[in-house]
Amino acid sequence: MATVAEVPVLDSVKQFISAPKRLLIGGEWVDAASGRTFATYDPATGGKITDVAHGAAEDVDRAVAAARRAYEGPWGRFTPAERQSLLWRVGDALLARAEEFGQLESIDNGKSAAIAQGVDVVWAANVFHYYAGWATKIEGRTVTPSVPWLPGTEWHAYTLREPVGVCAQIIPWNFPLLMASWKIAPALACGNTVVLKPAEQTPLTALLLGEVFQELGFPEGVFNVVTGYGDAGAALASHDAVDKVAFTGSTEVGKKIVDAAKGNLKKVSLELGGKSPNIVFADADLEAAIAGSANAWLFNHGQCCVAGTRLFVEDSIFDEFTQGVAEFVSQVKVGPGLDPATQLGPLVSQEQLDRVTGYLNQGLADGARALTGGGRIGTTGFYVEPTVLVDVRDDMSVVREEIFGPVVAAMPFSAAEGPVAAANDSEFGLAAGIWTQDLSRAHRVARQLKAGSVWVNSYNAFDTALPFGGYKQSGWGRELGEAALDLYTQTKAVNIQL
Ligand code: TXE
Repeated sequence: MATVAEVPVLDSVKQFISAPKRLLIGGEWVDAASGRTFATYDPATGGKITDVAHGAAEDVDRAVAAARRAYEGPWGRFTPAERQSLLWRVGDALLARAEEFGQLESIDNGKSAAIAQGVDVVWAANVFHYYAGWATKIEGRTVTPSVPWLPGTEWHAYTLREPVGVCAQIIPWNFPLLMASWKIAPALACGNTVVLKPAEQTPLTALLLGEVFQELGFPEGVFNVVTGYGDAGAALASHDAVDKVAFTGSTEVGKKIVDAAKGNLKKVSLELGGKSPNIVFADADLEAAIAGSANAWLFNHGQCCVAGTRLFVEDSIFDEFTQGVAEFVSQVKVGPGLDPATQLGPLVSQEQLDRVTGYLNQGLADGARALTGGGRIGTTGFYVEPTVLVDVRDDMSVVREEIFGPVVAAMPFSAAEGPVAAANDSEFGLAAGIWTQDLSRAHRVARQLKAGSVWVNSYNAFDTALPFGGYKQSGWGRELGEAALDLYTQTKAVNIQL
């Protein structure tokens, strides 16, 4: 593994880590009702970073009540322009403190601090800026109805787009700050209030974001943070005073959220797992395709819901191409996130390390062959080698299930058969990649793929304005873009007899 030339941790980050980590409820930092805490760990070493308040059902009750008061009270009286102005300032604050947020994210999650700062934090700021803009542009429509059984009457009707109310937002650990921004920014832009439950593995940047909200003077209770485990998430999902739950995480827990939400039929949106196909045709620009196809599953150590982990390569170039990807990823610098040279950091937790190495061992036992990689690196921290698997069959777990680590399964396809049927043979449908220089083929295959995002001659090419979400068991609803406004508003029709 690479040398450790770690950047010095900022004083502000050290101070933040050493201060008590409480829940943010109703504008106050409070201990969990139980008085309990849990530890969050540094994935680069496995050592404890700090203790965090262990929120549970009673704390969820308090946070939901605070969010309700804010929604019915001061926040409901904010004009769209006032919401716009405050949200814009959240974006500015994130940019001003990007290094601090980036380091904290790196320490808690394991990812490169430089990438956290340059991608996660900058994009999160962009999301707040983008939805600040929408706050003043959420509009209804005018309609001219006629009521058939009241002939000769005259009507004027219009629609109002109103907030949904109190939104519970349960997020994962792979992009902690970014996932928070995707959820919070549109919800607040539309006039809702929020109770956020960060993942237990990575609670720190959500708490720092809470400080930003406090400093900017958001009314108390507009943004609440309850740190805790799945039971706190479950309490939110089943809470009768929550109007909407938005969840990003495993498909397994997504189904539990749907069940839990049934009690009061709260609105549900889900962004779940994936096993995305990335398809390389023989006519592709191979140099670009090799680098892009490696990035497709290696970015964020493979801990991306969109990771292009099923690599379909036209058989005439299969050996050359997979060898190229294997060589490319074996050059990648693996190390701790605070080392500026690091391109690939540790996985987030011991649990994820065990899960990923478990899949690798199973795949190798089933007959897959690793062109490079295949196991853990060292014994300290949660590092896994970038791994290219070939000789796989489509019944293997490494081909069917989401591994969420730096592992790709490569499979050949023939020009005669094409890759589409195999690519669509998955319970998931989040994303897909296509590499070809044939424009017609690119458009044709993009239409045929059952996926919420398709990238051509690129991968992971996101923009805040583009809707994002899954087909099949990859989710319900679309985040980002204008589409997210549908998740956080409901439409009222007003019809007036003239
Ligand atoms: O996810 P969980 P885990 C996938 C990925 C990964 C696997 C397991 O394959 O290997 O899921 O990761 C909260 N009610 N993804 O176990 O459990 C939990 O506290 C309500 C894909 O970490 O789904 C956390 O805040 N909430 C994914 C959040 O759910 C519950 C990102 C996610 O945790 C809950 C992460 C419950 N019953 C993992 N149980 C993506 N789509 O990007 C847990 N939680």
